[in-house]
Formats: sequence, structure tokens, C-alpha cells
Amino acid sequence: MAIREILEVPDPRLKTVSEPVEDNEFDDELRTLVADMFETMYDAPGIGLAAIQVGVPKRVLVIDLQPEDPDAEPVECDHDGHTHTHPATKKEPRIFINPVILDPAEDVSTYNEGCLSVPEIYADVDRPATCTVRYRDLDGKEHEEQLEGLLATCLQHEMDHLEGILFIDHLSRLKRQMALKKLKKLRQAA
Ligand code: GNR
Ligand code: NI
Repeated sequence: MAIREILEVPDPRLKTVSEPVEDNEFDDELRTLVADMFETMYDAPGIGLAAIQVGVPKRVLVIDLQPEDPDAEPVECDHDGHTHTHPATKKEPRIFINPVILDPAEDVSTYNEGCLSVPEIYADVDRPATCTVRYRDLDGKEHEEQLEGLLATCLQHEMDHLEGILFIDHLSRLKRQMALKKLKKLRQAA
């Protein structure tokens, strides 16, 4: 397994429309891609990742919302001589290959989104609050599932990546330009 480099704006590859995984491509190469995507996402850290974010134009998504685990002991962590405790989190890795959204809800939910390809920028995005997704697993088997809450939001954010769309593309032109200017400034400061 390997951590891969995450593409960032304005990399033109992020605008690619990704290709479906064909029936004969459910192989070890796909398994390695998915394993590397999880490792890259956990390292970042993030709650979702689309293959194009690591430069692979295939319709492959991984998601792990890493919810807090109330049954586990809090985790102590140490950085710069300061000790913090965090609630423990559970791993809930999810893989969506060739996902298709069916019947998006009319009711909308707003979430303050971020994106590993648009680092340190956050903005409210409205999306259908629930949806059904049809997708394949790593064995090529088809599934259908009703999603709600953050999982519905995150899946739709990731599906946008498959069409070459970023969350900032949902903002007004003025807000998008402000976000990109802020990112440029943050990079100059770094
Ligand atoms: O880590 C991420 N957090 C997030 C927060 C709200 C809505 C979507 C996301 S996905 C993002 C990781 C990412 O960029 N996936 O493409
Ligand atoms: Ni993203």
C-alpha cells in the first residue's frame, strides 16, 4: 500500500470526467488503487476521496465518516509538547464503484464542505438531503442503498469529482473567486 499525491486546484486533471470501471477491470490493480486511496484519505485526513484526486480517471470512490465511538477509551495524542485527548473513532470504510444516484430528494440540506483538493477552504453547499445510490463493490457485485445525513452529502461531493466538478463550482462566481484568492494567499504565506 502507498500514500499517493493528492491533486490540488488548479490542476486541470481535476476537471476530467472519469470513466466507468469495466467488467474485466475488477482485478488486483483495482484492489491496490482502493487500498492506496484509503491510506491516502486516512493520512490526509479526510472522510472521502475520488480516484481522480490521486490522478486516476476511474469512477471509484472511498468514504469513511469515522464516527465517534462512545464505547472506546478517548485517545491521547501528543504534538509540540501539548497533550490532547480525542474521542476514539470507529472505522467504517465504504467503497463505491460506478455509483449512480437515483431519486435525489427534493428537500435540501446545507453542509459546510471542504475538499482535500481545495485545502483550507470551507463553504456552505446545498444538496439533496437524501438519495439512493446504485454501485458495485470490489467483486463487481451490484448494490442499492438509501443514504441520508453526512453520508448522502459526502457521496454527492465525491460523485461531483467523477464529473470534474469541485464544491467551489456550486458557489457564486464572486464567492468562488474569493475562495481561490484566499487559497493563493495561504500558499504564499506557507
Ligand atoms: O474530508 C472531506 N470532508 C468533507 C466535508 C464535507 C463534505 C464533503 C467532504 S469530502 C472531503 C474529502 C474530499 O475532498 N473528498 O473529495
Ligand atoms: Ni473533494
